[in-house]
Amino acid sequence: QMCIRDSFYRIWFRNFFLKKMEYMDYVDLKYRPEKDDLICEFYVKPSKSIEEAAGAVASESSTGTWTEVKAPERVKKISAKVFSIKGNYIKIAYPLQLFEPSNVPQILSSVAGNIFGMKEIKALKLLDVSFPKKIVREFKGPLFGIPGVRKLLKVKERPLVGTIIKPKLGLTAREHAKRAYQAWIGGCDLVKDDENLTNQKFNQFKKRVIETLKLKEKAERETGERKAYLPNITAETKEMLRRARFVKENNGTYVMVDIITAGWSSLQTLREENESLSLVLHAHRAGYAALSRNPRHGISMLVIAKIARLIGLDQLHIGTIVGKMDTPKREVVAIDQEIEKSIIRSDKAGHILEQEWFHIKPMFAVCSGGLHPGHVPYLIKRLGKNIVLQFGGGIHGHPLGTESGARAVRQAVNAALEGIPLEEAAKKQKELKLALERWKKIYY
Ligand code: CAP
Ligand code: MG
Repeated sequence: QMCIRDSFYRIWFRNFFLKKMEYMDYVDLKYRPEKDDLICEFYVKPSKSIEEAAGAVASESSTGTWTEVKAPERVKKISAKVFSIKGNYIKIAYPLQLFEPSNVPQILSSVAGNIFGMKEIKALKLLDVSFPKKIVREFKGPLFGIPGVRKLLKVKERPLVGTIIKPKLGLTAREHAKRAYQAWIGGCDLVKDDENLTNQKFNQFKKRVIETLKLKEKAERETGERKAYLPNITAETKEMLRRARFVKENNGTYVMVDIITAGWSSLQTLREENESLSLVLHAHRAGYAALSRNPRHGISMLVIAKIARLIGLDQLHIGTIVGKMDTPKREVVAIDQEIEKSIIRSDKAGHILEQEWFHIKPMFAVCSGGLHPGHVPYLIKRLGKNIVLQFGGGIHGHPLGTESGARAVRQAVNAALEGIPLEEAAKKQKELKLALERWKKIYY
């Protein structure tokens, strides 16, 4: 009898001090976020009620699970709280204790992990994340950022002009280097590898780096301008570091990496290594649209951009509004501001959450994808001068070839900066004239 009575009291006693934790226990619309909370905004399409779905998201992304589990009060204290539900848009506050502040994969395994697959929701999109100071201070941010890149290239004001060697794949290292040389002579500041060119048999990484850097130095001597080559080091992490070191040993100044396919852990490792390498890190985002393109499901490019800035890439593709990719103006402008400004106030223009960047330097926004000289006035007008304008087909597809294609782009940039209509500028500059005849449309 005694032991039955004891276990009854033990269970009663235990239950008295344990709290039930069901989905609705994670909804507290009176909660006001703490300064140290990480905050997320989601779009949610619920399977049943929005409250239930919101509670499920907060539960699964913090401390809970599908059924009631009793837990000590302290677990409830560190659990996520849904503090705002407006239509299909919810805001969730996550106490700092839930996170390992310097660990990007862990942060994303929480707020961008299991939740996308739950039956409680039909669709879920992580729209924005506001990182508290106690997380931001754990990250170095860009080593160069906009000021460092401008100093390196000795380009004080104007937008930077870059090209991607085309065709994407298939050229030999020597042919690649020659096209790069023509682009630099024509006026490009930057020449990058394409996102899927790494170390193929027909164009091996080391050979390409040596050949292209040699012609980069030749182009610098002949133009009197600083030039840069952005070799694509995307690979398994240790191999990426080996390739980055090889670039440095050969007096390279930049590397590029496909951040989505390489993965967040490898970027944290690369940024750590970059303290000693001091290379400008260019972030290509191939694959991001699988996460961000659906307006109702996935992870926004704004969130991806914020994480890239935190970790410390120096340049980031953000879209073009008018190019070949589906990159809406509201999104591109919001990302451009998010990666450049030091404080973001929440507003209707795509910034949903406040963000202070404290010591984190601004990243250079890169516009690339289906661009030609006719797009230049529009992009400078809307995104300012702190942008890298990149043209693949829009330079190598010029009727007179790569060098003239690069000249046409620089002529368009100069005209746009002086407020001269491109049609006007084209009258005296044949490369620009031929480019406008080829691609027709001019965007102001
Ligand atoms: C552009 C590009 C870029 C994409 C990236 C390409 O070439 O090299 O990788 O634009 O898009 O492979 O398509 P073109 P985003 O100039 O010939 O289009 O910057 O939106 O990630
Ligand atoms: Mg590309």
